[in-house]
Amino acid sequence: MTPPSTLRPGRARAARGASAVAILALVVSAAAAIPAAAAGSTLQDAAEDRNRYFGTAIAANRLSDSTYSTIANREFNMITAENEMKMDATEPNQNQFSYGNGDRILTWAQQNGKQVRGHALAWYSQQPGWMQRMEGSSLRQAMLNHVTQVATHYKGKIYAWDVVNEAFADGSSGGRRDSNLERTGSDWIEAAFRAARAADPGAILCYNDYNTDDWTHAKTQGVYRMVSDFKSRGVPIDCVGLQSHFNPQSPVPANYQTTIERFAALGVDVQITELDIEGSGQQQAENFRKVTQACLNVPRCTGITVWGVRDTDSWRASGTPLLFDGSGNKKAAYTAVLDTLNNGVEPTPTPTPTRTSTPTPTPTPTQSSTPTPTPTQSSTPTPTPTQTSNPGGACSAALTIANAWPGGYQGTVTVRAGSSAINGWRVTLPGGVSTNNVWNGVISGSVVSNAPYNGSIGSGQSTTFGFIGNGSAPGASSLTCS
Ligand code: G2I
Repeated sequence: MTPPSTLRPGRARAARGASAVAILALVVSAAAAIPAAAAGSTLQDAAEDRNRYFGTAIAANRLSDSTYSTIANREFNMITAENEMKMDATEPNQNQFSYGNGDRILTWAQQNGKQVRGHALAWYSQQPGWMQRMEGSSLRQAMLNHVTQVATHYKGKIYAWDVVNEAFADGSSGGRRDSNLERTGSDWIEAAFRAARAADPGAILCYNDYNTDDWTHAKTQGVYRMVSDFKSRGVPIDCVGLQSHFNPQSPVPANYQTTIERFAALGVDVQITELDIEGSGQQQAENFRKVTQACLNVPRCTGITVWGVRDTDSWRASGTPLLFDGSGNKKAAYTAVLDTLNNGVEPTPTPTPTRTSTPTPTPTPTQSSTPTPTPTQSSTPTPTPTQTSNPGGACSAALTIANAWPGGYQGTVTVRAGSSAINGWRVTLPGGVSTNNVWNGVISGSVVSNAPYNGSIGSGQSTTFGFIGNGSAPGASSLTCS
């Protein structure tokens, strides 16, 4: 199997994460001269123009349903296996791994130019019977072996892994959920993240949970404290997944954007990983609009995945919580999401060749009352550095500072191929840069090399990686690229 491609035929590469901020810094002076991009006519095209992905959960046994696979292929560019990469599916007997259905989904995604979110390496639920019966150090070892084996099998092919799923308790405690994994010692979560990083250094590693959407909820605060602690101690976490299963009992909270902002301000991506909202008609559409807009308002909210294609494919089909009805028709909720992604611009019926290959995101000012600076609050525009340190060479790289705050900053590096396409790149960070958080790249010492999915750059094209730097920010500059 080949590594996932971020290229869709004939379309711009979807920039990820905070790279939107950097691209903005680079194109801001030229923006007025660029004709307005045509609106996307599918969720993936519209999201890509906002430097986000739009994904869906896929069930392997539905791929043969052509209505299902046609919609999935047309609308989505990020795929999550709904059940096929879970612990019970991938290790039904201890040390006997079973990847048939997971691989079917991965192959379908790759063949159609899509990326894959892996779900989920370690979870109290959906454990195979043999694991459910385990406790203590043998369970700890079996869990770590599972994480290592599965992440190694899919190494280089997964955009992001839900490393640990649903480890926090519901209710007012803000603490961990009791489980056989928790009883092995509360450091089981960081152990799982370290094992995942060692097995697949290029994958974005996420903690994923539900009922963590309302900023005031104890569970949200508990997860926030854990992520903050992990970041301060260098535990390799890159992302928080908000499952975002909503219904009238658990509605979209008014402070949803604040939650996204607060997690993002810790220096992690936020991904909306399992979105579904029970309801119908305009009320449901309005809720989907709110969620989409909240994500668009925070640069590090990097993508949205809905938990299934049609209402009838949903784990809670009676709540009709998805964007397509049982016949595959677009619902009002679909139109609300598409229009929100398009920022109110009506989709054009046919793709036009004038679309810019460098998406120009329009950041919406956030209304956060949070004191922590987020990348959206940059008040110091960064000068655009010289783009080509070696115009005829294999590649060039330029650093911009997307945002800075006391004690830290967010740097973005644009890596551009020279007159020939390149397949892999290495960029040396300036002396004095200290970081323990790099995305869209793999750091070793002061050298950042490409992630598995962004090494190939066409001639004159570019990709970006980002990092959170400790201390004060260096000036914008050209960097060594090879
Ligand atoms: O429960 C909704 C989601 C909450 N977050 C984690 C997700 O992994 C979870 O997804 C659901 C799937 O949508 C269901 O499809 O997880 C359930 C439990 O793993 C899935 O349900 C299972 C049923 O329990 C099995 O009986 C069934 O064989 O789906 C399987 C395949 O249809």
